Amino acid sequence: MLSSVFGPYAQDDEFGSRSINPMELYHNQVTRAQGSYSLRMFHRSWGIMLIQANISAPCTVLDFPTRKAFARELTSNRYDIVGISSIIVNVWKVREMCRMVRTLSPHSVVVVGGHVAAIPGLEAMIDADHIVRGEGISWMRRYLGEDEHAPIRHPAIVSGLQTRVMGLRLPERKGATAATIIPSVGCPMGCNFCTTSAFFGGKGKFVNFYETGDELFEVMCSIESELKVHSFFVMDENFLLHRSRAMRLLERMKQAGKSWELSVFASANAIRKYSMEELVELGVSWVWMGLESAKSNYGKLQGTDMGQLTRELREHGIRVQGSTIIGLEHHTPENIVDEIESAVGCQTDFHQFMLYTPVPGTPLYQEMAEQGRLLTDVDLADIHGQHKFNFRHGAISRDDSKRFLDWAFRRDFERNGPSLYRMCETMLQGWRRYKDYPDPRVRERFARQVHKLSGAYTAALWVMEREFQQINRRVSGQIHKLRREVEKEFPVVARLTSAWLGPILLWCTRREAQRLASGLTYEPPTFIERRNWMSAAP
Ligand code: B12
Ligand code: SF4
Repeated sequence: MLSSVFGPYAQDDEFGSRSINPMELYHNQVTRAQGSYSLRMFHRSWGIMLIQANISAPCTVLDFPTRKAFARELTSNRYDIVGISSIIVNVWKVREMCRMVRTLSPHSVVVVGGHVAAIPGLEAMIDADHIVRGEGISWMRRYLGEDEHAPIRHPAIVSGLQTRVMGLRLPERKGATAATIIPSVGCPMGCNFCTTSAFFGGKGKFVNFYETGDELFEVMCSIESELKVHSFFVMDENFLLHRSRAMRLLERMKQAGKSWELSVFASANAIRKYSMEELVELGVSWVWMGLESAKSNYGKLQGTDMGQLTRELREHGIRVQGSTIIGLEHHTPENIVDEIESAVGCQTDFHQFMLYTPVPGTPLYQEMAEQGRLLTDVDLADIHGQHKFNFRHGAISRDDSKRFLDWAFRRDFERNGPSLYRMCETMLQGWRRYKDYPDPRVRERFARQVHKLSGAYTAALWVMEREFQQINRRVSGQIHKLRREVEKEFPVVARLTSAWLGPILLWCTRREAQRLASGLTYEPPTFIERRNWMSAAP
């Protein structure tokens, strides 16, 4: 069995769950200050899904179990191996799960993997037989006596589930949600704070599952036909860095007439290796990039004007998710406000803020430990960059770190409006620029996107325009202008939709705001998925 750690997650408890740490990407670290406009969805635990798909042993994946469900699974089947996947914040859950395995299934070998394995001295903290650092497919294949170099079989993964926004749960039609593709793990850039880079070898190293654009294309084709998707969430820390692979993928996409949409992570210097047209033809429609301060000297920015790059990307219909670190070494209470203002001034569609955080296993952690600056009384469950510093900063106190972080999220929301509105703006810009583009694949992609904009999204704009009057009248005016522009493009559909759907959505949004204020949180459902299972039957 391969299991993720148990929930519930969005609450404070003795196993290290924290209400500030829900199992939701956007609401956890991107749109958390946006109230009922926050984009809410869950993502499966892809690491264990990938391992399960690449071994021939009968295997159950248990994702987001409760403790009860984990106990039931342990006692209702006989497992030789119980693998537990976790990140550092959930280490106390791992300890509890190891204890449960020893009690309920004492013959099982306990294997612990994922980022939690980077904690120094973990062996003494939990009762496991093996702690696996780094890439897990090859480890598990080796352990089971299988060929660790066999090609990687990519499971068909729906990227997000149970999406909600403005109090409405979006329907889950086949093909409506992007598929996740994982071309590699790690990142060769090796920024000193980066845990994903460090975990898979650090600077200059990473593990490629698919070396070439041809391999990637074949995998994407098979997932396209299985899940009926056009859209892919490419889970690769720096996808655009590997230009020859990306350009070969583009070539194959053009030959086959694929009008795919890609959401990617990329650093500014990697983005700069492409023209806007290349990015658009490659289907890049959403990019997550670091906006670290120009004074921080991280090589991935290389003097790029981030505001200008963001504007340019958005003008080409590419939604930008910026990521800004609060509490870098040069930050002080005097300059941090300006630094946050300038990040917010980039006007990205989405903005993630994170505290500068020495996480176990990174070069930064090592450095801070050597300088005696790590705070020793911070619980591992609180080292994640969304709460308070876990080290002594030269100029900013622990409590102030939280105040600045929270302010950054609020400021971005109040100054730039809901991310949903900003996305609509980018979509319209892309549509206007590319609706007559010579490549039909590109036209088709923008037409697909704009279909949503002329429909339900106009109703959302109608609501945001009304509600934002109380928060920032200037932004409300901008939303109004955008809605008028959309109506100009699609006079009948857009007007009709906002007229009938707008009031319903307004009611849902207000109801959601009340429910959130009274403490409502969301939890992912439990998944049990078996593979090679028939052969396990006696
Ligand atoms: C998707 C994701 C999420 C999803 C949740 C996924 C889930 N179901 O748990 C969401 C969005 C909800 C999320 C939330 C959080 N996340 Co997150 N997340 C990711 C992300 C982007 C992708 C993970 C992934 O699938 N990678 C691809 C797979 C293939 O890699 P992998 O999981 O590492 O698995 C490989 C190995 O680790 C190993 N392995 C994994 N499990 C096991 C198990 C066994 C038995 C074995 C042998 C091997 C093994 O084998 C796999 C294949 O090689 C990573 C960044 C990244 N690029 O990895 C961050 C990341 C994992 N998240 C992180 C953090 C900190 C968080 C949050 C605390 C938010 C925050 N404040 O930053 C919350 C915690 C929520 C909670 N309550 O637990 C950190 C972890 C840092 C650390 N060192 O522990 C990461 C690395 C991001 C970062 N760079 O800071 N996250
Ligand atoms: S570029 Fe991004 S993913 Fe790569 S090492 Fe730096 S922070 Fe990590």
